[in-house]
Amino acid sequence: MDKNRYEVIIIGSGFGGIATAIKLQEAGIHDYVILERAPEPGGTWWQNTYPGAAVDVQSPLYCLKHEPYDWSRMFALQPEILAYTNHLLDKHRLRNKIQCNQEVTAATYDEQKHCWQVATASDRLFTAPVLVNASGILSQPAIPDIPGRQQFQGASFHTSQWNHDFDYKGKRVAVIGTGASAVQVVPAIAPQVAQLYVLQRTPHWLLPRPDRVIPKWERQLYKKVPLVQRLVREWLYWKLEARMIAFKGNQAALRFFRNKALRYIKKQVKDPALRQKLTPDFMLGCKRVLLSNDYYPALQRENVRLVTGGIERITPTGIQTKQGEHLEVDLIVWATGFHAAEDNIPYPVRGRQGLLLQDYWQDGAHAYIGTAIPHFPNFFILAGPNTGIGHTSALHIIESQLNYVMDVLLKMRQYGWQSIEVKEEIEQIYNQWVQEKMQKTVWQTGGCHSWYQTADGKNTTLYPTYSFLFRKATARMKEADHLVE
Ligand code: N01
Repeated sequence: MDKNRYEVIIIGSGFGGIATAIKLQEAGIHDYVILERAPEPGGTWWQNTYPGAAVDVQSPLYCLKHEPYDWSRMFALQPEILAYTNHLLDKHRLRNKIQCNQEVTAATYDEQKHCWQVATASDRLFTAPVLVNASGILSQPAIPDIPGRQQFQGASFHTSQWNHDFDYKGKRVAVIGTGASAVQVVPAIAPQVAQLYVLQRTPHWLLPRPDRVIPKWERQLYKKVPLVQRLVREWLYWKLEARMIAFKGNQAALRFFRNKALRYIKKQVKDPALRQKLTPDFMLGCKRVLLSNDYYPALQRENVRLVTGGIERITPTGIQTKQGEHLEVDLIVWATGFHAAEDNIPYPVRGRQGLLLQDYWQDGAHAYIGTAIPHFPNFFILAGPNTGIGHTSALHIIESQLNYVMDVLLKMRQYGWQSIEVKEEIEQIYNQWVQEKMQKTVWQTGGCHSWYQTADGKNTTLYPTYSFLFRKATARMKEADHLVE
């Protein structure tokens, strides 16, 4: 018997992979494997260990619906989220299903055998009729090709590849980029470094982070009366969901949040010149809104300087700015984000007749409910095209997608289908609707370019309306919309 043959292959052991495995087991499907490229499971929360790494959605909502957790604070730090993923792995006995150090190099559909062949960098081949990609949208670090980058003789790494062997204490450090990762790194390292330069290309809108320690009595209450925690989760869900009113382009709601952010800059930043540098000229929401209580204070420390003029090049000893200044540094931190809108499946995927998914997506990624693609039977993507969410928990989306995926899998079993794929016209109609809805959102009208978009400005990452509508759209598989064999 071929040991590498399974009923389902899952790629990635982050929240998507773990949630899929739990659902499979609940449905009595135990013949599956999770392939993980890293040496340990956990996905993004194993990978992102930079100082200050934390979730920016309230923890009671940032967990699987039926897997509440004893969170110690409202916005959990990375170690606690990783502990939660480990708790899930142990509770559901998933560890022996995961094969680590298995970087997938290709996935190819065999039309004769109705199954996927998945090759890994260690020369192994796994096969299964069903393939679930849970490799995550933010797993490919983007480091810009600034001239001279290779010549730098100090230390340098991306936030998601933090080198803990390098001791940054007492050193001169440059952080390039001012997005969600940077606003967490900067306050975390600022008190410990000798000098910190924060290189900002574009200011981002920032709001206070309503973080707090969850006191013992409250945690006890959640344990003793789980209904209370469920109600808190529900309340948080609807509170965050209301933000979508603004992102959908409601001007009054946008003004409300913009004024709140402006008041916050005024309150936290005393110097009008610095305030001006930190005030974006695009609409709030166009780029991801950041949450931080300590970023602006960190920028005003004696040993920290915001540098805004632009980078000319990297030199062997530092950064040459466009204003002619040379910043001597020992460490460059690339807080420059990820390849998300393009190139977010990190291996070639070949469907029917050898069709390459990356070619099928040459004008930007698209999928039916962000999950299924015509010509790629029995293949599902979690956190796929246009499923991203800027206002609530990404886990809500993953769990919604899994309702559809599980419905498909159970029907495949029930009716003995060998393959199933969404009809091309259904996928096209769906994506026309997505892009039409998108045109009214602040992500398209807000006057900025963001990682949500391809180079041409097409938004291939975000879901354009309320997340409860996504839950509804993914509730079950509509047989008439699919081709089955
Ligand atoms: O990346 P980003 P991130 N020269 O793309 C700048 C999630 N996340 O890693 O705005 C100079 O937001 C770029 O400048 P500009 C979350 O979804 C979640 O911070 O393009 N600068 C920008 O300032 C988030 O949205 C958490 O002009 C350059 C920065 O680099 C996503 O990850 C925590 C440049 C990139 O910001 C990505 O966040 C952290 C160049 N050539 C992250 N190229 C949670 O809390 C780029 N930049 C869950």
